[in-house]
This record gives sequence, C-alpha cells and structure tokens, in this order.
Amino acid sequence: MSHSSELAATARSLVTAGRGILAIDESNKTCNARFAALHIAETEDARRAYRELLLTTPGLGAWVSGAILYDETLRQSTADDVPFVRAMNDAGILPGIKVDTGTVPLAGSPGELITEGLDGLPKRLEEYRILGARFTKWRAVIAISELTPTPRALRANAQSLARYAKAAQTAGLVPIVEPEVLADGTHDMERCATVTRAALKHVFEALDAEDVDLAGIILKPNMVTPGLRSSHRASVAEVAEATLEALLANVPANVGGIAFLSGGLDDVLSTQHLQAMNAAALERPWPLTFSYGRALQQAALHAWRGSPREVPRAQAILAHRAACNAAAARGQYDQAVEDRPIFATA
Ligand code: 5MM
Repeated sequence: MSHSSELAATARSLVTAGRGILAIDESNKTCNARFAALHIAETEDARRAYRELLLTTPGLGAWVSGAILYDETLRQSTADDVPFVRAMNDAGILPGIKVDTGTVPLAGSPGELITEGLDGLPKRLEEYRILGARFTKWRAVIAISELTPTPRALRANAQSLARYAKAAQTAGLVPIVEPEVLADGTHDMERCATVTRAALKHVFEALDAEDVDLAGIILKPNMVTPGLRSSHRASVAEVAEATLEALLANVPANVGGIAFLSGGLDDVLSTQHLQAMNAAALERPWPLTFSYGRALQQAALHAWRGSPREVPRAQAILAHRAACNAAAARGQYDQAVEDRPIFATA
C-alpha cells in the first residue's frame, strides 16, 4: 500500500463503522487540575491508574476506534506491566498522541493564543511512531470576544495546524486537525457560526498551501452553539443544522472524516447533537463521529474519584457513554439507548 493510501485507510478506520475516538490527552497540568477538584492525588501513578481504568474498560473497542494519549501516557503500562500501547492494540483501539505543546499568548494580539510545538516536531513524531502511535493531534484555540478572533490569529493558527499536519503525514502518522472555537463566552449561535466558518476557511486554505493529503486527515471541529454563558438557547435540531451548514460550506468532500470535540457541553447533549447530525436528511460526504474528552470521561471520573473499589462502576459508566455515542455515530441513538441499564452495556 502506498504511503498516502495507508494514511487514508487509517483515517477511515478511525471514523467509520460506528466508532469514534476517546480523547484522554490532557497534559499533566490539566489532568491534575481535574483530579484536584475531586481530591484525587495529583501523582504520576494516579494519572496512570486512571488512564488504565479508561483504556482497559471491557468491550471499549466495540465503540472506540482510537484513543489520543499524552506523552506520559504513551510510555506507561498497566499495573500488570502490559504497555498501554499493547493493551490498546489487543483491544482494537489505535494509539494516538497529542503532539502540540500547548498554547502561549500570540504576540501583538491581546487575548489571543497560538499553539506551539513545531520546533523539533519531526524528531518527536519519529519517536512516537516507534513507540506505536498511529495518529496524532494538534489543537488550535480560537476565543470569541467583541474584538476576537482577529484575521491574523486565525491565519497564524491555521498555518501552524497545516505545518503540523504536513509533518505528521511525512512521518506516516494521520493528523487530527483541531481548530477549536471555544464555547466560553456570552455570544449567540450566529456569532459562533460566523467564527467557525472563518476558522475552517483559513484552515483549509493553509492545508492546501502545505499540500496536505486531505483523505489522510481527520478534522476535529467544535459544534456551532451559543456561548456557554449566553442567554440564548438553541435546540438540538438548530445546533445540528448550523453545524452541518458551516461544515458543508467549508470542508472539502475528500477529507477523511470528521470527529467532533465536546468543548465543555453536557455529555448527553453532546450525544444528542451527534445523533441529530447523523440522522439529518442533508447529504454529507464525510463520516461524522466523536472525539470527546470531557463528554466521555466526566461521569466516569466522578464515579472513580481515585478509589480502586470504584473501578468497575467507572468503567461501566464510560462503556455506557461510549456505546451511546457509537449509536449516535450510526444515527441510531435515542432515549431507549440512553436509558439502558449501565451495567448491561459492557
Ligand atoms: C482532553 O483534553 C485535551 C486538552 O488537554 P490540554 O488542555 O491539557 O492540552 C483537548 O485537546 C481535547 O482533546 C479536546 O479539546 C476535546 O476535548 P473536549 O473535552 O472538548 O471534548
């Protein structure tokens, strides 16, 4: 198989057959902050135990095609000394890795961020490939306020995403391209739609300029919603319609697939939005699935709270959310699926 058809095949396998991606690539800082809020020890072993709980959830591979890890996690093993990468491959879950190194203020653009990580990237990609990663992720962050985003910030973030995507493909790894328009804010849905369209337009122009093979990427976009602090509300049908319209207007048909982030939205609502898009009459050329972090993990993390006794319950909760989202990826999710007893899922 040629390099490019191999990338396209990997991208497809991540987004088809009613499966999606589990995002557990929180940096140590973010993971520790989530642990601290629940009085869980902020240690390497607690992070390892938590990721083991998630990755060894019985049956997970039926709903989850891949998991995005953080550098520390890619190198860790289960308590029985099975490397996570091997446990994942045995479970039918492809190992992925976050390769950006986080955000810093964008000079000259107050309130805007640029994602770093291009320095030394080819070398790190090579090491990640040897460690067993098959795909990668880079997240750009676009904040909405009265003055932002500026065209300059949209352009700079799109260029970094495109340079990363080219480097990942050159190393034989599928890039997940994540331009996240943050849901924080008081803006209405129209404003989110306008910014999301502009962000996508810049990203695909930059990917084209870098000659990135679109069949060998996965786009990880936000959904079009009112800001989390907005007084405006939108129905599930309105979110699905506005999101599909933004994607159809800006995402070329040959993109390998689309896997949404959840962006701090309620977990059940995230599933309902995905279902509504997959059930929509509107024709779309790419598979639509999930690449959720918080919307898959939140309830499981709250059940676990660092207690070994709660591992089976937390795993059953994760399995249930993953099964619900996999049903939504097939357009087959409804209240009956949601109401299935949690221990019946796994
Ligand atoms: C899992 O969270 C990732 C962020 O980690 P850092 O902020 O520590 O870098 C994040 O990139 C995540 O993969 C996506 O934003 C999707 O997660 P949500 O929670 O928005 O679905």
